[in-house]
Amino acid sequence: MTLTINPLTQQPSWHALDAHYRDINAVHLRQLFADDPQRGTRFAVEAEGIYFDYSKNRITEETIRLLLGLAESSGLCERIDAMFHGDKINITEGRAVLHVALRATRNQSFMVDGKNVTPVVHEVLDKMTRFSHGVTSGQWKGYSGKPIRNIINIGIGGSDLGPVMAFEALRHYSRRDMTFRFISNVDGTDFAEATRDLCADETLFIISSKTFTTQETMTNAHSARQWVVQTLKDEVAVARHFVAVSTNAGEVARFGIDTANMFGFWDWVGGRYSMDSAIGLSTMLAIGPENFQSLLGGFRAMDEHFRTAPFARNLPVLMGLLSVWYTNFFGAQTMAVLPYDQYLKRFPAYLQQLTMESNGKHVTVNGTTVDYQTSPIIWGEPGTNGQHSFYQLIHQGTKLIPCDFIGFCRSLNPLGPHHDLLMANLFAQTEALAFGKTVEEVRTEGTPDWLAPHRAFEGNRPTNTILVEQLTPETLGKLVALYEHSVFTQGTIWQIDSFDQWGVELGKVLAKRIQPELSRGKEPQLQHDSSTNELIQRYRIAAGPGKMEELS
Ligand code: G6Q
Repeated sequence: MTLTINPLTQQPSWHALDAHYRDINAVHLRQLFADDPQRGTRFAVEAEGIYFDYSKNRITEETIRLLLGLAESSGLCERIDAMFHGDKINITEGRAVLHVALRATRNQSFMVDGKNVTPVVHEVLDKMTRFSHGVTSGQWKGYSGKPIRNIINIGIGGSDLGPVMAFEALRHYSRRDMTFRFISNVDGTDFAEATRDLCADETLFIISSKTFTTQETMTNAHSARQWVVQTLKDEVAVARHFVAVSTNAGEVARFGIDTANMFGFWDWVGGRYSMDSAIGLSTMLAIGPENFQSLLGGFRAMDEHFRTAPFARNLPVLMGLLSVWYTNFFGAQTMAVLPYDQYLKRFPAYLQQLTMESNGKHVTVNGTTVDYQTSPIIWGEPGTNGQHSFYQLIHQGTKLIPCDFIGFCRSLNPLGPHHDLLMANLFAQTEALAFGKTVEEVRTEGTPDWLAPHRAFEGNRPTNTILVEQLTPETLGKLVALYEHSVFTQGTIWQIDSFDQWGVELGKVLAKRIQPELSRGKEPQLQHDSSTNELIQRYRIAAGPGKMEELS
């Protein structure tokens, strides 16, 4: 299926931005702030409890006008409508993209193939709620009659990163009398370390896999099954220690999980957009159903904002357009996300998948190859740790790295001066990045001439600041939805399908082919390239005879 849209770089709005870039490229943020004393508030929007300051960007009102023009000519309005209407905008997989329906209230309706999906969404949420109460109240018992103390989510990619990030982000709200762990890597170390100090008879595994066929997840799930059966000495124990989150009832049953304990979701929920579906079961168990509802409420508020706010005051639209501005006109290759909150330590990793798996594409929905850049590389660490590590390069390196700074006004762990110090650092960093310090200023402070260039800061490094009152389940939902819709905005401008992920397939296929070749017993003839052949040979020799047979 192909769509008829004007190639991006042939649109007049694109040419206008290109010309404008040449005008503004050399202008310093120092100048822009000096010219307009109100700039700090002129380029700021407050919506849904999020204060978004984008004044420290290399933009003028004309830039925003032109970027909004690009959004219009790219059909962003129509695309948003299409998503909310359940159109099959994931064209390469022929699927609707309706993660927004996961947070719908009972009386909202979202249609897929002429059917309102809200009732089934709530059926699953209700089932998750009953189950959570059952487990946390001790009513659900393990095989030997003990209550569950440990929850382990086994999943990977979209079935892991959201649950891990949400658990870490909302740890403050989580039950402290239970242990929550996450196993994703097929590396046995992940499994061994997550289970080594736990008792199988108090442990519940949530096997989270949309397809229930993912190699890493199924390998870990089978090891978990073996661990439980070996310890409890009865196959029947599986039903008390395993539940599943999946769309594949057949495979779930084959594994030995009672499908009454399977929590479903649907093909219109992409993996990386699924943390608020049943994939969030571990999150609900950790923070409780009420907090989970607040999380959904936060998502919903941002969805509504995205759907209804004028683009000029629309947080995800503005964020997405700024990303396009730097990626396509300034040639920025990467963007940093810098949360000044320890609880958000996994947020950059979560955003890496959300952004790069969505928009790391070079073919348009029309099937043509792009002649412009798409997704930036996303990376980051919580402040202030990053300051003592890689900020040097952001301040004085040769690359332009736009940054998102995220901070909260009230700490969840008030402790003496800690929070003021944390936030002082956030504000100081955005100030230093924008305004820098000239060689003259450095000299005036008494620095010798030879040292002055080393100590000077060019500044003019763009940042967004996202300031929120406090990290809560609700504000986390808003933040995640903010980035989801920013990614959507960018994908729309770049004319790509942000909801498929064909780029992960080839490696999987080749790994399946190589695995039996590692079997030193049979030593099959290797027919790869000379590099791959040699690597496999060396592995065969060094790993020792029989190892793979023992494992399989
Ligand atoms: C996300 C991707 C991918 C997926 C994993 C796990 O958008 O689709 O990361 O979530 O490959 O897949 P399963 O849930 O099917 O195991």
